[in-house]
Amino acid sequence: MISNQYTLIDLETKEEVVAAARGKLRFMKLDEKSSFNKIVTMKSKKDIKTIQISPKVGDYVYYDDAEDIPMIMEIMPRENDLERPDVANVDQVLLVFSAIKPDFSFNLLDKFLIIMSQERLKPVIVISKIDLVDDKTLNILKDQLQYYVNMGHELYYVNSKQRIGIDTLTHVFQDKITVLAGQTGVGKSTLLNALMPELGLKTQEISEALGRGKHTTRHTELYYIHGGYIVDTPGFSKIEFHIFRPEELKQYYQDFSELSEQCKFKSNCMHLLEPGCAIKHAYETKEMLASRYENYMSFIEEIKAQKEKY
Ligand SMILES: Nc1nc2c(ncn2[C@@H]2O[C@H](COP(=O)(O)OP(=O)(O)OP(=O)(O)O)[C@@H](O)[C@H]2O)c(=O)[nH]1
Ligand SMILES: [Mg+2]
Repeated sequence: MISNQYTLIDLETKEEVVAAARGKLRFMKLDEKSSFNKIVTMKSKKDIKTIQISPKVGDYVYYDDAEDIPMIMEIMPRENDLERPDVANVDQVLLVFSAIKPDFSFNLLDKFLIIMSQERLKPVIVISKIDLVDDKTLNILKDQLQYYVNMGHELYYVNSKQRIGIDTLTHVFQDKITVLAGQTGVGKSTLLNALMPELGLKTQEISEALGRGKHTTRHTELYYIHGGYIVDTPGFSKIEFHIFRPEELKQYYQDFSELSEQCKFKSNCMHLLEPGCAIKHAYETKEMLASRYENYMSFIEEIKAQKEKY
């Protein structure tokens, strides 16, 4: 993207339009309820009156094509506004995890689900590289992941290289803006290529063949996919919560909420050392996936540690 030049997709014609943004867009007076208000820190919300707005990937805009250069006149309020990746109006997130290389991590899965729940985004879980593990390992993983299916999550298994399991996924994109997310190297771009072979996205493949520099996705762009749009994103190596108080964490655990009515201290229970905790009981009797509760305890520690830093 050249500065102040944006590629739009006209929602009526589906055609691409190259447009510039009107200067005035850049400074907008905001009231407190504006969707353009971002809570950057816990306190600054009220301080922000005028901020700089530029169109970003995912924005719905009005444009005027009467001039020589089409002009973006207005940005519609955003349903949501992610920073990493930098995309607006996201409907769902395709969370990609590889069965191996890098190793599957329940810790990362739980962390992602918390963040999704916080952002009110729908997660669709995809496990890639199932061809690289033996049947026994895969079945153990599937058994454990069934816990998440029982919780109501959508979950798919794919081998993107041989396009196995890909067809079962195509229906999820209709009329939605989907973002791909996952650690670097889990196979996001490869999955996207399997879904949309005509895209021909670069993947880390090149590196293996030529033995030099890996091709990691570096920019954020929307692609038309099976009736909707998808954003390939650069993977990350680390993610952090924006949760500052340990008491807040449990509200992002949908599997805890119903059970917690049976806790002795009901909604006051932190599910840690309290007597008569139904969550801890479910963990001890193995009704709850062990990693689910163990990760919860370690996230509590993480939040406490982060609090001490400030
Ligand atoms: N065997 C096998 N290899 C896969 C599969 N999916 C991806 N790979 C390989 O894994 C490597 C990384 O894939 P990419 O698609 O580039 O990963 P990415 O998630 O886009 O990585 P970043 O752009 O760095 O975030 C490549 O060598 C792929 O060929 C799969 O289902 N099976
Ligand atoms: Mg990639």
